[in-house]
Amino acid sequence: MTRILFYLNGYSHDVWREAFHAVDPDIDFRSYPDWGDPGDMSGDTYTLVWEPEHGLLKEYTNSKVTFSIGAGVDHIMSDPDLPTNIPIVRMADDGLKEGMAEFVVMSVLMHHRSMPELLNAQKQKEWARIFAPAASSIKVGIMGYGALGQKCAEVLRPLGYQINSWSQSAKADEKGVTHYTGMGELDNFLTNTNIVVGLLPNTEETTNLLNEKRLSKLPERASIINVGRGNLIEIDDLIKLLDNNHLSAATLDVFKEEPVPKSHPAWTHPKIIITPHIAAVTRPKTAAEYVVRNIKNMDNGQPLENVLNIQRGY
Ligand code: NDP
Ligand code: OXD
Repeated sequence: MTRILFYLNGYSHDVWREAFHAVDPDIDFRSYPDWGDPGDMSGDTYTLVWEPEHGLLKEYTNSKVTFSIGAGVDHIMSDPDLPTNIPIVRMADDGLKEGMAEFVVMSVLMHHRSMPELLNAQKQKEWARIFAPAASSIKVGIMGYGALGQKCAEVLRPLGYQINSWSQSAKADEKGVTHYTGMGELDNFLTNTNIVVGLLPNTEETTNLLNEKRLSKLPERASIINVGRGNLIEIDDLIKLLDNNHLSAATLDVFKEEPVPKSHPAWTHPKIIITPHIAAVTRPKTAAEYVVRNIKNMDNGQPLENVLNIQRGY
């Protein structure tokens, strides 16, 4: 019998239970705190968690895999007692990829068509006829070209945008995408990008990458959409460059501190759109299919998908 130990605050667990039972009615789905005695875990146990309490996973050492409810794993890796012998699988189901692509396409179109400026003009009752350049003249630069970044490129390309990618390792040639690799090519990537899409994980290397010096490499009137993690941006530097009109707009879904404190200047900044970390929220149906598929693969001796590399941090 497959047992799923589920931990997620603030959302209905019933929807998740139903999603798992639709895939396999025999799954023993247990909602936290009713996980049962860790010493009595016969059968095949897996944990599926988001922001689990520190020390909890250490108790359930019979778990064969820890599945992260999100693509990010900072919420698990921050546990000082995290067991090191249990593989961690990151979410990369179709629903998550589609949700991210929907949000990024919406935001790219909003930046391209000057929606932040038009909304400000409306507040002033100004008839501001801002003419937009053709999509084909705009370079969208995706920082982090993994599961989500690639899906965004796939959906943006048919709209006519030029796509750049920036990642750690070299990528195979791809029609309509110019790849940039590593720190050595970051400045070149930024110089050639009008709309940045941040889709990087939270690691030491990605922290404060977009500081004043690097943001200044972007062309005049470039803009930022950050949907990866908030650690990427020095937000005071971003605000400085928005204020001196080097940058035109920012859509920020992720922050160093969430929820953003009410006193933070980003809340009321006329060129910043804030969304509360909802760019892609894991969808139970496709997530349950993804988890069950991985469990079956493991049972059949096949490799797990999207396993966390602890050294890399993603
Ligand atoms: P992946 O692991 O598939 O992709 C990560 C990408 O980042 C890879 O292309 C990787 O390079 C690149 N990368 C990592 N570190 C560096 C570095 N130091 N320099 C250059 N490139 C780097 O992750 P996903 O696409 O699945 O998810 C990306 C992030 O999105 C998640 O970690 C999470 O933080 C965030 N997220 C946010 C959500 C939201 O609602 N706002 C929802 C879901 C995810 P390489 O390809 O060479 O390995
Ligand atoms: C994720 C997230 O990592 O929701 O999936 O941020």
